[in-house]
Amino acid sequence: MQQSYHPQKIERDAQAHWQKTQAARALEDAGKPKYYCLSMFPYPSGKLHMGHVRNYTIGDVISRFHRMRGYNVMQPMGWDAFGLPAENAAMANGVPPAKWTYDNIAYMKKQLQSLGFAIDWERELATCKPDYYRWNQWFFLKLLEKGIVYKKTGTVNWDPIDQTVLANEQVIDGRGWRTGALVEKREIPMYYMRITDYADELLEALDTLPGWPERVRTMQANWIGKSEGVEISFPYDPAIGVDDALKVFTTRADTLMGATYCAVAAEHPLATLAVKNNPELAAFVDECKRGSVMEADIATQEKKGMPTGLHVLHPLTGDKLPVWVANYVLMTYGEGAVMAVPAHDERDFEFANKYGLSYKTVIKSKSSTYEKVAAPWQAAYAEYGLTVDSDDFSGLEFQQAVDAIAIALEKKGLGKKRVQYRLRDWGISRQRYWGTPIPIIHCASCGDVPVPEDQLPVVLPEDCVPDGSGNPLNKRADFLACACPKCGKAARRETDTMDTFVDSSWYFLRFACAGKIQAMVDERVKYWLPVDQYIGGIEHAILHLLYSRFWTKAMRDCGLLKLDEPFANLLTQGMVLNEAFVRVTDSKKRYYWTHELDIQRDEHGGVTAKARDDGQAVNYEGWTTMSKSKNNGVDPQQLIEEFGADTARFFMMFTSPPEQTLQWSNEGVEGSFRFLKRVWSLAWQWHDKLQGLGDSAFDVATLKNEPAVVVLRREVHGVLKQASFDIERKQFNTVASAGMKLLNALQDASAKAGETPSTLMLQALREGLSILTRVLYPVTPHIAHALWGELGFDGDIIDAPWPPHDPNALETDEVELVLQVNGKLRGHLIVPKAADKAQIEALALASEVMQKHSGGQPPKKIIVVPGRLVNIVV
Ligand code: ANZ
Ligand code: ZN
Repeated sequence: MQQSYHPQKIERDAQAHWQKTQAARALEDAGKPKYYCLSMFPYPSGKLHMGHVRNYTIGDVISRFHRMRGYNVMQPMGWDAFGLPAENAAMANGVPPAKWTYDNIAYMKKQLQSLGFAIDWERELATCKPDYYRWNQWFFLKLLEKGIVYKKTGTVNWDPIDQTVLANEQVIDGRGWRTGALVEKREIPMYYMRITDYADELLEALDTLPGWPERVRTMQANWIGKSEGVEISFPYDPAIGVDDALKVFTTRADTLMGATYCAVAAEHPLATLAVKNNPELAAFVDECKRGSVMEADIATQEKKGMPTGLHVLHPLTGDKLPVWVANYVLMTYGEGAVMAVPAHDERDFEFANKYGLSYKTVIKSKSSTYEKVAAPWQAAYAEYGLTVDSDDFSGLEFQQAVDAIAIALEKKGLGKKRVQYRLRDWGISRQRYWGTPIPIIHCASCGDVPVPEDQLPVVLPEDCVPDGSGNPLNKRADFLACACPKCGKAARRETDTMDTFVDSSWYFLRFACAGKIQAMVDERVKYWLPVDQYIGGIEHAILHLLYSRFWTKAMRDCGLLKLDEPFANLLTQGMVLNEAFVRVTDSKKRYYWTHELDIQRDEHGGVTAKARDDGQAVNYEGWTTMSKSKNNGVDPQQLIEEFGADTARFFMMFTSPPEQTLQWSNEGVEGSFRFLKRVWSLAWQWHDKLQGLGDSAFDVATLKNEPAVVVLRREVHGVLKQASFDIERKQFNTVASAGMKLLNALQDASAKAGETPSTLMLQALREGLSILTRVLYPVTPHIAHALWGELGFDGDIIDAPWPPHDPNALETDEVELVLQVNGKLRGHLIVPKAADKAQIEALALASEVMQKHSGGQPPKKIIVVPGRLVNIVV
């Protein structure tokens, strides 16, 4: 055994061994309970960042621990390989996205391997490979057949200079990211998936996922956004000359008698009608259409509007209400129109105030004695209360009022109760190159024709280099030209590709069916699914998880699966943070690397910094997410090269519980490294003497004579018991600190044992080291693997079970005796329960109390009352 700890060699050897023995290979085995542990697969952006390291270490700790617990564990890995960054990189370097992507995959795979994750690489997949994405295409066509995929026009961002569609993230402050041109909205035909058909199930089934964080379930529920309300029709004023009605959706039908105007979205047909002969309104409508469609923006932007000059009739009173176009009404929600109740709705209140529209109070507070109403117009009263001033509907509670008004409306044929979802259908068409080609052929005579199954996959050419002027597939005659599957005439292939969320919506199913198969999935999904533990970032709490749940249900309904939910348990890991330093000059921000700064810290946690180059102050921004733009990232590669993978892994697990943020600390990294060195030296110190010792049972009778062994074992098994509890509940930080406690206990005992410890002590040390090694193993598998071998334990640690704690070791508890000197209480003495009179006397004499009160004299007499007290007479 090497005397000192050389992580590079240890890690290389351990990894080579695991590779040779195919240690992480997962095969279906009906004889064992399965455990599918999945970390969200990475986008191959170039190299790993700390967020990846943390995510995959958590997954690896869980995987290795479950294997120790006797599970048949599968931990796969793959690449979310399509997407925009590859196209941007291509534009910057002139390299085809395919080459860039494959190179990145190769490099990142090496990095992952150097971290020693127990990944079954036989299951590796990249979503940009035809044998994967052909099934995106195949399933798309299945859903098209079933009507779950359909085509309609959708709105896109159009860059008028580049003549291309921009993704949302390519629009910066309303302008194209490359050209700076004002972005326009365009209506183009796109494909949609009817996820709204599943809205209710997606919502209800959240209750069947107790293994998900409450926060994520709430986010999903809000995203689905179920509202129970009433759909109300406001008949057109006869002056409009069209016999129709304006439909609105409201969750507050109880306020109907307080509606004073109606407002419609700029895209609403009534707005379109009104702009004829009204150029001013037309200009306003155009302005609104250009604005953001993001809901968050709409909620915060200044409310603006214009009257249409048209009126509708109140469905119950027949009053004439003006219709306005307002920028706070969304075309994509409800009916694209609202009945406005300024007295009780904040948005309507703000709007009415601004434009001098009238309001009428129809709800008063139930709880307060005074009538809390909106007048004199400081704020809307938006709470539930009792209806007032509402004719036949006065004096009612919220639900009573809604019910009564709904019935009255229904009688007139002007309304009914309805459930409304915020969730929209999933638009999957992207006008981009690097994605799954949508398998449709456009024929001049037959229209849109699905690519026949035997012509799948529609292969994406891998040698295109996008130049920013739109989808390069449009210039590829070899891709575009095809024969119409129906009539055989020359036709044109669709060049839109699928949203990359399609790729990640089912990769976890494909992992279960490794190898060449002639189907999307096979019966092995039955064995492996659902995923027992899914681990990833909170940024995927909504879309990715919702799409995956939808996709799974859609596959189920096509008879491909018998599975309702793909992920039984979800862990969302916290972000990795570092300190950031910034200087702002002329409103330009420059972020500094710490190595460019001299940093001073005072005892109150205050931080000041000066740039080394000019000696001028730089502001401390505090802890923020590590990011390229803030120059505060730490490269995992450097960390691994300097300290080894185990140190990186230990630091990550030790510093915070997995769900919390993690603050970077160089001292923490160095401390982790020192700890592993100490573990190694302790093992080195004893490994010779431990050779040849077998597993031993510790029986109470022999232990009686060795209190030091009892103390050591009590500490070791006590810590182990806690660690077993903590690792089960994924509190890995305390598992890592258990490793530290175990080391301290062993070092203590080892120091006291001296050069020639008893056999019993040797056995206790051996046991302690075997427990320490196994407690550390899930977190730092390389050093554990090496020590396991060096210390002569049986077999491979990867197959070793998690150690059970010995309840007897805990039970042989210590007792606390009263310690007297000359009959006076001077303190307490803790002794092993098993200690006899002589041992208790020895412990009493060695105690601090005795040293202090004896004046260096030997005692005249020691009286021991077992279980009670010791009295020293001096
Ligand atoms: C009248 C009213 C009175 C409303 C009141 C609220 C308070 P949720 O819960 O999100 O479903 N609304 C309906 N369609 C809209 C659209 N296309 N754009 C903007 N707002 C729209 O919200 C339903 C409420 O949001 C509806 O109830 C409507 O305003 C508004 F004291 O109608 B309410
Ligand atoms: Zn045709």
